[in-house]
Amino acid sequence: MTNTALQERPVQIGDPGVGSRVLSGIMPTGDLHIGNYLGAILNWTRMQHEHESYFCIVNLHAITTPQDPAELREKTREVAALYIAAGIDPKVSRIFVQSHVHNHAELAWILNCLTPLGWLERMTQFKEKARGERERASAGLFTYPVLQASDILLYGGTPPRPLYVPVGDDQKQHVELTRDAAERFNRLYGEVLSPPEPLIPKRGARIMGLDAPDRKMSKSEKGQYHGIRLLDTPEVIRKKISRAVTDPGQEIRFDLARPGLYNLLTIYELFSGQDHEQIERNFTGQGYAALKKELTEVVSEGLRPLQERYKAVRDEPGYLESVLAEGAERAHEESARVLGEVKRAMGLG
Ligand code: AQP
Repeated sequence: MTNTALQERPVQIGDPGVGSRVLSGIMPTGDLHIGNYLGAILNWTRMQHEHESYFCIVNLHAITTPQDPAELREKTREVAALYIAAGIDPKVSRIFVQSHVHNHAELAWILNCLTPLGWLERMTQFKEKARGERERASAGLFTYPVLQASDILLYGGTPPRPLYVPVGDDQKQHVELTRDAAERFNRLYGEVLSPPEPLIPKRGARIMGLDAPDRKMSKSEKGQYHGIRLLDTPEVIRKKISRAVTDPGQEIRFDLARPGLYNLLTIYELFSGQDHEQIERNFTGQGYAALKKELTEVVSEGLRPLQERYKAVRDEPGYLESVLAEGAERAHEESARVLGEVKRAMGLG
C-alpha cells in the first residue's frame, strides 16, 4: 500500500474565496510525529493548490523554552525537509524560517502593546507549558500567542483577504485570540488585518499518545513508546504499536469509551483511507493482535514515500538552503506590505 489514500481524501473546508491565503507552522523542537502529520501537514499539502500558502518553521516560538543552539539549527532544517518530503511543493508554497523574516518579531511587539493581559491569562497552553512554575517561565512563553497572531496576520494581504489557518485542535484557542486581536486592531485603526479562520480536520485533529490515550501525541513527551515519529523505521513502528495501551475488550470497533482502541482505529482510518464500517467489517472476529499487525503495515507503508523523499532532500547539496532563501524573500515581501499598513494606520510609518 502507498500513501495514495492519504493524498486523495477531500479537504474539509468551506468556499476558499478569492485570493485567499493560508498560513501555518510547526516548532522545530523534538521529532515530528504522525499527530503533526495527520492533524496539520497533510491538510497543508491539499490546501496549497487552492490558496496562496505560507508554511513556516517557527523557531522564534521554540526559544520560549531553553534550546541547545546546534540542535535548534539542525531541527529547523529537519522540519523544513520534512515539509517538502510530506508534499509541500516549494514551487507552489512559500516555505521559510520564521527568524529569517524579521517582520514577525516587529508586528509581535506592536500587537503586544494592544493585547490585554487578561486575554493571555486565559490561554490554557501557557498553564500547561509553565507546569506550575509561573515565576520562572519566560515572558516569551506568556506572550507566545501574540507572536503566533503576528505570524498569521502578516499574510492576510493588502487589502485583507480570507485567511485560513490549518491546525490541530490544540491550536484553536490561539487562532481565536488572533481573530480577536485583528478585530480589535481594525476597530481602533481601520480595516487593515484579516481575521483568520482555523481549519481543523474532522478526523485526526487530536491524535493521542500510544502510551497514554488521554493525552495528545506531542513532541515534548519523552516516553519511548509515546508517539510514532515520521522518520521511525518499520521495526520501531512495530514495537511502538505492539505496546500501545488498549483495554480488556475483545471487539474491534470505533467506540469513544475505549480511547486507546479508538485512537489506533483513527490512525488506521487515516492511513488506509477506509471508512469506519469497512474497517470494523475487516476486523470482525479478530482481536488486537490482528489490528496491530495491520496498523503497523499501513503506517510503515504510508510513511515510506515520505522517508524516501526526506533522504533525497537532505542528500541534495544546497537544495534546502535555496528553498528557504527564496521562501524567506517572498514571505518578507508579502509581510512587509501588511506591516507597512499597520504602521501607517498607527502613526508609526
Ligand atoms: N497530537 C496531535 N494531533 C493532531 N494535531 C497535532 N498537532 C500537534 N500535535 C497534534 C498539530 O501540529 C502542529 C504543530 O504543533 P506543535 O509544533 O505545537 O507540535 P506538538 O507536537 O504539539 O509539539 P510540542 O513541542 O510537544 O508542543 P506541546 O508541548 O504544546 O504539545 C499544530 O497545528 C498542532 O495543532
